[in-house]
Amino acid sequence: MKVHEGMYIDGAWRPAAGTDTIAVVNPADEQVIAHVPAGTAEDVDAAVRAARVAFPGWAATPPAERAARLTALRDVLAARQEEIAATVTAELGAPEQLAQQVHAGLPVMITGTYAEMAASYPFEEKVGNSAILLEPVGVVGAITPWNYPLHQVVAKVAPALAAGCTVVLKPAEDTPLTARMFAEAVAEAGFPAGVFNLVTGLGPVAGQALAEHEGVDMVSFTGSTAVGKRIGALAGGSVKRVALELGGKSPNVILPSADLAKAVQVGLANALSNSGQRCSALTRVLVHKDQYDEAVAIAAEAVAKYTPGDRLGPMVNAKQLQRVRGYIEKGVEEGARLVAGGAEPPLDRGYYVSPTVFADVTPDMTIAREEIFGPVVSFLKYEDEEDALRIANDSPYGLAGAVWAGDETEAVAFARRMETGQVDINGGRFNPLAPFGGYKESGVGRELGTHGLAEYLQTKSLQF
Ligand code: TXE
Repeated sequence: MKVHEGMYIDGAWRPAAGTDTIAVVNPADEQVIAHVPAGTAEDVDAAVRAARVAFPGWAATPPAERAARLTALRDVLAARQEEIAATVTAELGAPEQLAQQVHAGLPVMITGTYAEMAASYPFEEKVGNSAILLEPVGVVGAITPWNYPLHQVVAKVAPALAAGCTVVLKPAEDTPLTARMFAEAVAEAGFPAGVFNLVTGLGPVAGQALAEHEGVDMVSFTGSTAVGKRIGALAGGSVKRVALELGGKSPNVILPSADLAKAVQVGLANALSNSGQRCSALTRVLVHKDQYDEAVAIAAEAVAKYTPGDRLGPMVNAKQLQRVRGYIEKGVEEGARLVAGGAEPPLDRGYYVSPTVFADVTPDMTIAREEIFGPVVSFLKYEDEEDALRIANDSPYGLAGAVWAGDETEAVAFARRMETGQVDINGGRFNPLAPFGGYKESGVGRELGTHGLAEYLQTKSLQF
């Protein structure tokens, strides 16, 4: 067990203001693997001050130089990819292959896209007799969750730095070790002191202090809708910019003309990836009544290969485990039919849940309405296309979705009528440059690509 000390503030690791620590637990075996300092409002204040002092210099740094630093950061993250993957496995329990390819690999790719964009982004535009200057918003308070420990950090910090903002990061208390590695990588990449700062700590203490701080110009938050709403209210009260990436209950709509087996299997892989701890997980599968029994049978068979402890990692902590098991029990109570899995622990140690498939789920059931954030998939039946659309859009969330049809035109026509920020067409591939974010209660603003960078800019117009 390792005891980590200090916060990364103003270009150096500095002792925390208080003495409290947070235990980091490996959810695969429930062992404490490390301790990190639990930051207080005092640490947050020191970090925000450092970011404020660094802001004018970084904002005025030529975009090509900002790009060079981001390229160096990408290179450090790439060089440390194995070590990062091992850390994500230790603190999140992610299976090795997922940790390598997604948790450690994706952030390298995203940092690379922002390194290129920093150099090429049109920070000045001409409109008639005006010059439009796109200037950095200022000091960004980034608050991130644990489900993709490094990706969530990079998806905020890389575009903010590319835009010329300075950042104070408060990562999730469950996964602070990856965030510390990120701070080491920033230091190695040669960013000026104060441009990036890290304060580890609890949400209601350090997170709240950051969201409330007067020296913060923008809060970028990813996490639960409940906390997101609070942060939105706080930011609104002090006229701060806010970006919120919140929960989801995404529909996977399989139209009758689709390749049913492929749509069910690919959809299942999506919903179970990262043990279902994904805001964009396709957790509601909508199937035409004539194909419903066949679809459920395909899912029941396909789910068997997602073995807990092997292909399927644990829930991040005991609280999430209880939450997910509670939802499974609620599904049974409310009359859904358990086809695979269940609330019983599949292993005698670790916070594991069996991959669980429910059939005969109706749109009013709790498991069809609330975000479960675990490996639980619900199959719903629809009568016709209008019914499918009504069910798909009947959600307070609007983050992601998928449509499967015999041809793309049919799928796209349906996707245009869906109330979600992104839709996969016939199993569409991930695009790191496509904007990611939600309609309705799934959030405000977008991450990734040029849209993600634009969140960190404000506009000034000069008239000639
Ligand atoms: O989230 P929290 P939790 C959803 C998912 C999950 C549920 C609960 O449904 O089951 O949320 O997860 C910080 N002021 N998502 O409890 O509490 C906290 O320290 C400022 C969806 O882990 O929202 C952490 O850094 N900050 C999701 C971050 O907020 C506060 C990813 C997220 O934690 C705070 C994660 C406060 N008062 C969970 N309270 C997604 N959209 O991908 C907490 N935090």
